[in-house]
Amino acid sequence: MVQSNNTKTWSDSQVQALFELPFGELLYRAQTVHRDNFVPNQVQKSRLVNIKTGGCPEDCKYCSQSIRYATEVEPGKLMSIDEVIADAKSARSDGATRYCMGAAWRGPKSSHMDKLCTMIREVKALGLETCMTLGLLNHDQALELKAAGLDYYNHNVDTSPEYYQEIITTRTFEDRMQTIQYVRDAGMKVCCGGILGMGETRRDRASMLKVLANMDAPPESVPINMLVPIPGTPLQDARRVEPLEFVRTIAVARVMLPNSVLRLSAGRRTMSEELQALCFFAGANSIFVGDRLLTTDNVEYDHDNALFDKLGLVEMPPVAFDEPSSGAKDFEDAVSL
Ligand code: SAM
Ligand code: DTB
Ligand code: SF4
Repeated sequence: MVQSNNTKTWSDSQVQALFELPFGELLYRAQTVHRDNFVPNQVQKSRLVNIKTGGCPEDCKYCSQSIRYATEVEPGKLMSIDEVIADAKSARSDGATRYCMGAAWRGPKSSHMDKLCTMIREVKALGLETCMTLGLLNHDQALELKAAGLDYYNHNVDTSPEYYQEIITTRTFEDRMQTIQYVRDAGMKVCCGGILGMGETRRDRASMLKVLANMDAPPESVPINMLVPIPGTPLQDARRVEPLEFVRTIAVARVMLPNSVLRLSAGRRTMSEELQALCFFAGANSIFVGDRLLTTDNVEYDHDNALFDKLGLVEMPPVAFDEPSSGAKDFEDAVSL
């Protein structure tokens, strides 16, 4: 029997046992946890913008923006504040409630901070939730972003601690955990997840979720990306994660992270409507909308609207996370093994 809230510490065998449940049983439990903690059928729409493209010195083997790989991405300069405001306005009129700004950096330089803080203030003034993903932060930078009003900081662990060094060598898993701690200490919400389909095993997927769920305060937002294979990167030919295993991972994440918004992130373009529907049923309740992710195409805006209609999904209002329902009492029944 496991404990009745998400302060529980998960063991390897408990996570493994969830993965090994019959598929229908796992989905039933995930949907039960989901309904206890979120309004069913609500999905958050976020929009992503690449405020600084390419030229990144890091060696993340999946990434189109690393200078180490011969990809089609051309390095660009940091976008101007006016360009960001115009893009954020168009995101808002497309129904996005959250605006996530990404930069292809190891981390921001101190000379970037003023401009980044202005972007945050201007985007918030439009009534959008703000998120940034800029790489590694130090303690002071986290405080500066918080003071400017940043709601979320995205910094993914990407994979399990055991598999991590196969994917990135220029910064450690611990470096990432340190940045996440600075974000937490500064009082921002944490957005932290990973990528499936990089050649990892189920054990790695379980281990990554264990790290996320066992954090002192689990991330409020958890992006689960399906690898978008980028020609020129070392993972260009990585074997695709099996669709049912992808759904299973979302369902396990929902059970282990009952209060986190689970973001069905990169990779939706190659997913069937049926697969996406299963992901929503398993507990995914956030997507990126808009024609582009960072450097790759996303699902067309109209297709997403049509899918929402077919599935009866509605947009999640921005306050959803701040006021979670108190469904934790039923959690024990949902996850008992
Ligand atoms: N440079 C910053 C960093 O690495 O933290 C921010 C941008 S980075 C592109 C944000 C996240 O996007 C990565 O941590 C990774 O999880 C995800 N990502 C990047 N390229 C991807 C790809 N080809 N397929 C799936 N997810 C990807
Ligand atoms: C996250 O976990 N996924 C998003 C966001 N955080 C920044 C990025 C996906 C990138 C997909 C590949 C690309 O477009 O370059
Ligand atoms: Fe750079 Fe981020 Fe891409 Fe890694 S994931 S190469 S840090 S842009």
